[in-house]
Amino acid sequence: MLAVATGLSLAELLGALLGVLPSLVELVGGVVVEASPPQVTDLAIAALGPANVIVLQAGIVLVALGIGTAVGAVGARRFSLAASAIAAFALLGAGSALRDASYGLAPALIPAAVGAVTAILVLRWLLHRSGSAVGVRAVEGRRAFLRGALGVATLALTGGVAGRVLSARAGSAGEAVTARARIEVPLVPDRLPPPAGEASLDIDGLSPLHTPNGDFYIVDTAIRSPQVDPGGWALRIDGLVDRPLRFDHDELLDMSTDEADILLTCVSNEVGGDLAGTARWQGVRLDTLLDRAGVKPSGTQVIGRSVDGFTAGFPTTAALDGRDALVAVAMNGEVLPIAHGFPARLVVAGLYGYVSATKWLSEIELATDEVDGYWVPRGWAKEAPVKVASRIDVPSDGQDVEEGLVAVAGVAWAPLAGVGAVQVRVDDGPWEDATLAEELSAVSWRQWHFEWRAAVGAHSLSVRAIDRDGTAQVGEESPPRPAGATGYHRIAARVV
Ligand SMILES: Nc1nc2c(c(=O)[nH]1)N[C@H]1C(S)=C(S)[C@@H](COP(=O)(O)O)O[C@H]1N2
Ligand SMILES: [Mo]
Repeated sequence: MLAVATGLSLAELLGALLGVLPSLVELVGGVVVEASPPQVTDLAIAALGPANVIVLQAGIVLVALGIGTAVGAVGARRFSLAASAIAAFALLGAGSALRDASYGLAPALIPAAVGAVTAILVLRWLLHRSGSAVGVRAVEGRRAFLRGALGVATLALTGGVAGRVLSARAGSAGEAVTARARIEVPLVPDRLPPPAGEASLDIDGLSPLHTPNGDFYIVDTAIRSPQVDPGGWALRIDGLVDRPLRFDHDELLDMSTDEADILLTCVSNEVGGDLAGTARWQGVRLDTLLDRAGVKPSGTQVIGRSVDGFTAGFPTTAALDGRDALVAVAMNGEVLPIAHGFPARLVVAGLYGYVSATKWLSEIELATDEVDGYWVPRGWAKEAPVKVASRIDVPSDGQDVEEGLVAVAGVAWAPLAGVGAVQVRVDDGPWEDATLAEELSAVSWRQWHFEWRAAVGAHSLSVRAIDRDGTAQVGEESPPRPAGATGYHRIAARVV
């Protein structure tokens, strides 16, 4: 157990110090996620939320230590068997890194190799020490062993914790981080005017019109964001096109003069949930790129491929129907954050992220409809337009409010048509019109507010939106899978 702990913690520390190296625990975690049936991963995500990654990693450490304990018992008799078991665990990690194009050969192999060699050497040393604990000098030998073991445990713990702390401080040495810091934004003077004052209501607790990058939700399959060095990166546009294209990072930045305010939301968002945000994205329009490449008639699907192998696919018509669809390099006036896809990602108005918003984008491939993106074979819909939705931000669910006029406010979205109306219902009363703030764009969320004359007692508030074409939010409750949750957001409020 100690030997394995030392190996893992050294790999962890190396990864953190060198910045570009993934940790062994993260790598094996990736393998476990991939090998798990979708029901299990779904359940983990639902039960644990974003913490699922931490729980997963803790689980891997525990399992590894368990294996280590077994290996130690075996190793006392057959050392080669123990060494092979450790090597197999490391190979699992190395294999996972090798399939991930964002790591080079050396970064993929170093943590695994160093971890495995360390674990094997420490095991050998500990076994040797414990082996001396027989015969007349048993007590002395046992003491020496315990001292050695304690020393190793301290080393392992310190190394592991230091590695974690260092990598939590955002792999400061990584090429991606340094390269990102060197890029200047805005890359062109703002082409979009700042949002009109009337688009933004001054109500405490209401979601801001543009979600700050640091607060923007993050959903992806990566245990750790791919660290892409833009120096060696390029975006390819290929597949069923007349002229395959390739842009290096500088070329893409030069073209990135388009801007749009677009809501991004996850199909996993529960009614009233916070897996949604609006940002001002800057980049190059997808239709511009596709026109240059010349889409063949058979290229009816656009597949975005990420450096980490993730794929998302949507109909080519969605890229060419005039809606805002960008290869984005900046977000809210800042270079795209690493967690949001640096150096480039797709953002397509009106489509859930899992079919459209590929982060760490490396390729846009035109394909037939036969090809499926990452989540489709895992039980999610192939076509996934964003559903009309609305959310109450203020008051928060279960909050006590004072009798009299109470400000009720929130956001609603209905891409592509735009929000036409928002209505609020108190208890089982009639639906009443809320007041809409000015629209930022039809494909962003829109703020609304409602003055509630609240009488003392326990009440519920519900909200629904209707788009400009008259399509109403679906009130019937259904879960996120397969194509997005439906139902009205309803909160409880106690008026005192
Ligand atoms: N490479 C990659 N891109 C990805 C994903 C992913 O797992 N890997 N997840 C998608 C999903 S499900 C969503 S909802 C959006 C979330 O984007 P955000 O993390 O920037 O909010 O990214 C999409 N792009
Ligand atoms: Mo998502």
